[in-house]
Amino acid sequence: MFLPILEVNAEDLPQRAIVCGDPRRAEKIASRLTDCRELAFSREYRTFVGKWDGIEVAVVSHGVGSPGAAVCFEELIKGGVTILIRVGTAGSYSAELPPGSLVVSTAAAREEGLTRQLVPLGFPAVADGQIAQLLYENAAKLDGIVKKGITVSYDAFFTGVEPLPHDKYKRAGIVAAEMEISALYVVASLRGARAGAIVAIDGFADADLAQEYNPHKSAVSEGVEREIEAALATIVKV
Ligand code: R1X
Repeated sequence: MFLPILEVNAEDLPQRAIVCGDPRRAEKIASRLTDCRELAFSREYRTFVGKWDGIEVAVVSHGVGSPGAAVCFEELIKGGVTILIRVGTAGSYSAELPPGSLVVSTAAAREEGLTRQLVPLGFPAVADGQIAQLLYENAAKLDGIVKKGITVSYDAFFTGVEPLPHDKYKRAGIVAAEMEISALYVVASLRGARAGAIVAIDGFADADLAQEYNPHKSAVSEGVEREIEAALATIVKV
């Protein structure tokens, strides 16, 4: 079966996939694999396959935002992928989680517009329990701050005239904000796949803490390296 948007043949895909927003990050993750080859680079979707610990893994970029990312998740699952781990970045809601900290998302508030077109809002966007636990344990073995908690996924990155409900979610105990985890969890649940996500904090989403957004800091790159390590250690054990 040919997957027309990823431009990949399903026969070339393994069961396990690490997904990330940035095509350059996909290349960075793939460079750690053995027997690695690039299958396609179509739109924002860059697909590699290789091996980690002798087990076949795909690494695929999904771009920014839920609708585009969901296209990637849907095609991967159609192509036979059953385990997906997102390795991403997010804005923190707390001074205790500064840039470079890692967050394992146990569930995501559905503030994006995509998933409500798939299933009513009462349906939860929730991680696979084993994947979330293993991501947390593997990340906690490394240096730095790691937290497990609920995240929120928005469509808007830059705010317009309507404020985003950061304050309400912060008061509800949500730890970080990003743009694709709820789509991943909902699509995975609806299609019978298992998913988890780990994100490196690259700034503050909380208005009280917000500074000029600059994700190009060494603390963030180090966090990304650690989350890649935790994701690779996890994906071969589930
Ligand atoms: O999920 C968010 C989005 O993909 C995190 O980083 C991107 C925006 O810079």
